[in-house]
Amino acid sequence: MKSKYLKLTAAVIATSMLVACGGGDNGDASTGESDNAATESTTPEETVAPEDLPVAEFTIEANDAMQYNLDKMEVKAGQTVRVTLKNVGSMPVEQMGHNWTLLNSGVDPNTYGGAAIQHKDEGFQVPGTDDVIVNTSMLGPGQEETVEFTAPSTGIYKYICTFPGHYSAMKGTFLVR
Ligand SMILES: [Cu+2]
Repeated sequence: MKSKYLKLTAAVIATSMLVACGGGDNGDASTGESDNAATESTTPEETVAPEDLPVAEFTIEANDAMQYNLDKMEVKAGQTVRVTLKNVGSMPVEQMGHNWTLLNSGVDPNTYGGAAIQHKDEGFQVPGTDDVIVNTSMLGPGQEETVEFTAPSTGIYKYICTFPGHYSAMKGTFLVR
């Protein structure tokens, strides 16, 4: 969490510097923002502070065939993100419930999904860990729920449905640039 604030600070500083010394055009924006993902130290090329970015909105559907209709989301670090999960199936929640669970960096989806099976009373979430960044509740047919959060620091995250047996099929990548 500390690193997040550091990165935010770095972005703000970089923005200020661009404003201060860019005499006319926008400096070297031509280097692009997509080919530079490997450098991990001082990178912020974007001139927009995270809090000034528009909200990144995603709607993801879950169905009776144990599928999400979206296997990738991409946002920027510090950006406000709004994810709506819709259960478009018709099977009862006890048989075919779905949630959207964003796992923290480095958390293995199979490990977490396997552990969550034992926690029915907690909506199939393992209590007392920081393995999860954000999750919806377990939704039944026709239900939907929206969660809003701040995108974590740059990296590759995974999301899954933690209903027993679903995590191996219902999963996706949450990419933070
Ligand atoms: Cu599911």
